[in-house]
Amino acid sequence: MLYHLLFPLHTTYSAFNVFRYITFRAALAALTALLISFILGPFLIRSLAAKQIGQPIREDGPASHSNKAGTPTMGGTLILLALVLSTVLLADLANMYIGIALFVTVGFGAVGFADDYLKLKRRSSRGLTARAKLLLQLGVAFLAAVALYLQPSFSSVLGVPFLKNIRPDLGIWYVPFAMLVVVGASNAVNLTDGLDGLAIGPVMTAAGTYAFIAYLTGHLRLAEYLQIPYVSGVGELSIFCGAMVAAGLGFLWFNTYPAQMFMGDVGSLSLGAALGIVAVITKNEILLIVVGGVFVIEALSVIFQVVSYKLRRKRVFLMAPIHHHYELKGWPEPQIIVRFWIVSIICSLLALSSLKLR
Ligand code: 57M
Repeated sequence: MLYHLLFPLHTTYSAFNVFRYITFRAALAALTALLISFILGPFLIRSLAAKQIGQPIREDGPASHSNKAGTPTMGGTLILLALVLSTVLLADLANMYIGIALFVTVGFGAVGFADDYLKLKRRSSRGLTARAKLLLQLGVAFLAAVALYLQPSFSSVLGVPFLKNIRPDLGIWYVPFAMLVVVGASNAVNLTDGLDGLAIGPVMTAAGTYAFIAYLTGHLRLAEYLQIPYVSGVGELSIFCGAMVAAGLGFLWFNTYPAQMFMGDVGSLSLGAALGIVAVITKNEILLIVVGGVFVIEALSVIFQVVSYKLRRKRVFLMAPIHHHYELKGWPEPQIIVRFWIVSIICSLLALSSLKLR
C-alpha cells in the first residue's frame, strides 16, 4: 500500500524513486515486521495468558515437557500479522504472485487457527480431525495451484537442482504436484515445531534463502547469467520472504528457550505452506528438499518410525519426530535446537551452491 501511495510521488520528489527497488522495499518490510512483532508481542502474551490460552501438554511426551504446560500458544497470529501487514504495506499488490502467496499463508493460517482453537476449547490435544485438516489444506492448495497454473507468465516446467538440462514439463499434473509441495511443507514444519525455537530457526534460514532465489529468478539478466529459469514478476516475493525472516526473528525473541509462547498450528501450518508456495512460484520446487532439509529429516523420522513399528514391532528412534529421540538420549533442549539450526544453515548453503553448480 505504501508502495502504491509513495512510489507515484517520484515524479515530484525524486527521493521516492527508491520505492522502485525491490531490495529497498524488502529491507523496509523486514524492519516493519520486526517493529510489529516487538510492539504487539508482549501485549499478545499478556492477553493470551489472561484468557488462559495455554498449551495442553500430552502425557505421553518426554517428561521434561510437563513444565511447559500453560505456555501461551497461538503466537503464530503475531507472525502472521507481522508478515501479512508488512507485505501489504511494501509489496506491489497488483502482482499476482504476491496475492497467491498471501492467500496460501492466510488460508493455512485459518486452518491452523481452527485447530488450535478447538484444542484450547476442549483443553486437550484433539483439534480438527486429521482428515478434516488435510481436506482443508488440500482445498486451499488446490485453489492456489490452479490460480498459478492459469498465470500466463507461469510455466509448468519443473526446476531440477544441479541439472540444468533436465526440465520435465508436468502440464496439468503441475497442479497436484504443487499441492503436494505446499501441503507437505506445511505438515513437515508442523512436525518440527516441538522444541523452543526449533521450527522458527529453519523457517528463517529457508525464507532468507528463497528471498535471494526469488530476487535472482525475477531478474532477467541475473537469471540468464546463472542459467536458472526466469519468471517475470517473481522478484516481488523477496519482499514477502524478507518479511517472513523478520517476522520469524521477532517471534523468536519470545519463543527462544525457555519459551514465553509457542506458535501453535496457526503459525506452523501457515509458515510451512508459505515456504512451499514460494518454492513453487520461484520454480525451485525440488530444491525445497535441500533448503528445508531439517523439516525433511523430521518428517522422514516419523515415517521410518511408523513403518518400522507396523512391520517389525520395533522402533528406529527412542521417539519420533527425531528431536524427541535426542531429548530422550539426554541432550539438553537448547543444544538440540542450536544444532538443528546449524544443520539448516548448512542445508541453505548447499542449496545456494546449486545456483552455480549446474
Ligand atoms: C505437533 N506439537 C507439539 C505447540 C506448537 C504422527 C505424529 C508423529 C505427529 C506428532 C505431532 O502431533 N506433531 C505435530 C507437534 C506441541 O506443540 C504445540 O503444537 C504446535 C505446533 N503444531 O506450536 O502449540 C508440544 O511441543 C512442545 N513445544 C515446545 N516448544 C515450542 O516452541 O516445547 C512446541 C513448540 C508442546 C510442547 O511440549 O506441547 C507436540 O509434540 O505435541 N506427534 C508427536 O510428535 C508424538 N510422537 C509420537 O507419537 N511418536 C510415536 C510414533 C509412532 C510416531 C513414537 O515415536 O513412538 C509425540 N508428541 C508429544 N509427545 N508431544 C509423542 C509424545
